[in-house]
Amino acid sequence: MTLLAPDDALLARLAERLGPRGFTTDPADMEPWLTDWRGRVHGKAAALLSPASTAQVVDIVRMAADARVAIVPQGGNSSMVAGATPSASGTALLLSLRRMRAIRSISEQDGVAVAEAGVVLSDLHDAAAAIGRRFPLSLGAKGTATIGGLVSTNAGGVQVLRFGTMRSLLLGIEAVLPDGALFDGISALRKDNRGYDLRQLFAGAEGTLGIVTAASLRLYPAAAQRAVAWIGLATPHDALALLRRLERATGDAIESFEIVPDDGLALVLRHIPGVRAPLGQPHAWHVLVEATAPEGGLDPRDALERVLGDAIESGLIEDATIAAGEGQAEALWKLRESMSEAERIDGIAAKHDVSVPVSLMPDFLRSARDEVEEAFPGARVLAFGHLGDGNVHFNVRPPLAAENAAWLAEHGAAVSMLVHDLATASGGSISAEHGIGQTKLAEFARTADPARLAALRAIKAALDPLGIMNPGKLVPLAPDAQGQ
Ligand code: 2HG
Ligand code: ZN
Repeated sequence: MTLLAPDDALLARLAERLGPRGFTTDPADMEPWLTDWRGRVHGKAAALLSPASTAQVVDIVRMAADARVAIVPQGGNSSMVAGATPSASGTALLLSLRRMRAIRSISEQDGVAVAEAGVVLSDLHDAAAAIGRRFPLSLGAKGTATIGGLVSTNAGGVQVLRFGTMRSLLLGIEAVLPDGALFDGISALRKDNRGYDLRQLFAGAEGTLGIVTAASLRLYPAAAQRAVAWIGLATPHDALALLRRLERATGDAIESFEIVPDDGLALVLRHIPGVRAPLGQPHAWHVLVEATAPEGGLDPRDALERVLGDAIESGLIEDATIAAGEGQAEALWKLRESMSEAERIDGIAAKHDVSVPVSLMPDFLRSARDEVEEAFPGARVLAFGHLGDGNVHFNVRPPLAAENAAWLAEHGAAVSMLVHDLATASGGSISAEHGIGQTKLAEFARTADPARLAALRAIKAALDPLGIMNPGKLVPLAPDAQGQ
């Protein structure tokens, strides 16, 4: 299906419908939103649309569908896979949801917040805390990432271990379908068996099936007590053994279990101002663990002290420190949450967001590192992240002596194929939490089994027959459609 550029008449109608705050073609206004967070993918757009209401989104989509013009939805623009960056053709309408930032309702009784797509994650955290609740999804980009993007990418983050990804927190959805029809599934029903779960179809759809305008989200009671520890140890095997010990000792109190290699910590210490090393000595690997408990529950600090003390005595871990208060807990979290930023400052890398079954991850880390280092001498593996979920960011930095961009241009694709093949061979995924966007599209097409690709394409074609919704993202073109 051929997509068209918007003509002047369409742009004029959009400008009239959205008003001056909701419509611009000024290159200076658009510029910050045309490059992905990593600064690697640059696009162009015919206009930047910033609707203030669902009704305006409906009208935009109707007009775009009539004119066969592509729409690229965008939230906080923190995609790791350029999922919200338009193509270089400049014919798409970039649709920012950032003005739609109302929390329509939030209920302590129901444990539900209805948030518009542009609500920033940290604002939702604050709103939930104000009523004694919490929204247990958090990630480094919480100050910019928006609810619409978090739903559309089925975001993960650092509490998946206990609370699951965005999917498991999603109770209802409001979305504008590609023909402009409004799907009103916002009601937060705990039970609803009317066939296909349309709400879940939008989680992880990356804006390819329509535009999420609001979501009903599950809130949990606020944790009354929390304890955060930083641990130094020798291997990911030891780390996983520690996680199982902690779980046995504390039930479901462990909500985060994040692994950071020593060279990753070094990058953070080098590039992020105001941080300091948490332990006296270097360790090959580090773990950040957070445990929480409800009021009157087992004191998570006592539990961590006991298990970590035993683990030091038995030689499972080398050292540990438990944060003495909120300030120290935040400082430890900052070390982990700044990993991505520190790596970005240090220079570009080939990034991989892979998962394998949790029990296989320690072996995967060792064997994949060996294979990469053997095939690409001097390449520096930097693997960190969500060990407890079987998901690490297996990033590969160019050799020290190399010019980063040139080395990646020459070897980046082969490095990624190797890492993805190894993950796939272990029964894993080439995209555990960041999605496919545009930067993983070719690898997704190469590694996915035909049945998965056929089903994805069929769903896309059924809901978006004109192909106007975020084209070139997530759904690889069928081989017979290549070049269209
Ligand atoms: C994280 O876990 C993010 O910090 C970013 O998912 C990972 O930059 C990365 O590779
Ligand atoms: Zn991550």
